[in-house]
Amino acid sequence: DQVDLYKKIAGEKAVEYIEDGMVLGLGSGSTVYWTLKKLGGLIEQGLNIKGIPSSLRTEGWAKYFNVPLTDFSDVQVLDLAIDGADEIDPNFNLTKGGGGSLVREKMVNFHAKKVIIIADQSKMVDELGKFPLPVEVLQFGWQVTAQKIADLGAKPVLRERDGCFFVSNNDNYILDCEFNSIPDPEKLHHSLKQLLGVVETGLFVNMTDMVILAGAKGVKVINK
Ligand code: DER
Repeated sequence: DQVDLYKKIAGEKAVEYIEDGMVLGLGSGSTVYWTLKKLGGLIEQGLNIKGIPSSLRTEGWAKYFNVPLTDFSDVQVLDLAIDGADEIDPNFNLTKGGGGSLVREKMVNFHAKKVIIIADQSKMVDELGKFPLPVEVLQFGWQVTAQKIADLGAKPVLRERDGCFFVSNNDNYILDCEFNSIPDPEKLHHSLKQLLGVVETGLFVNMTDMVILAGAKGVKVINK
């Protein structure tokens, strides 16, 4: 449908910023799928890159498209990370984690010199918070961790998948926390990170250098 087309346009546009010899951060989600697919074609034509995948799902896609993979034992600084988002605010702060990969996505993006976020235009919002904030928590005592998050003004819901509790690639749970409005993402991120049992939040603050948005009016590249 239309949104899928926009995701494809944004995903493919990001490939223009990949240079020969780069080590990439490979994000997660259905928009990044199109970046990986396009990248596979360029590798077939001789492009020399390798990437660290930010989820097992991305790892599977990368292998399918013959994108060479590496890991942090091999490289500690990435040249460029390309990733999706669930919400993007005017300061380029993000809500991420809709796909359940936020911990590895944040690790990969944090250690990249440049981060490009690709999205269909619907992801742009005036303020984060309508999308329930994914927070990765230890399985042990998740109920009491959830209570501490609720004390911050959210309604935390334990994520389920196929009728069971969702377990992340890091063997943790994810609480989708309905804050409704997040006027100060940095403050909320730090408040959440302090809580015992919280592993990481889906608030990606001050981590994005460029946003590629696709919509009815075509594709827009916005630098921070
Ligand atoms: O889970 C994630 O953080 C993904 O990047 C998500 O935010 C974007 O997923 P999409 O490209 O399938 O919309």
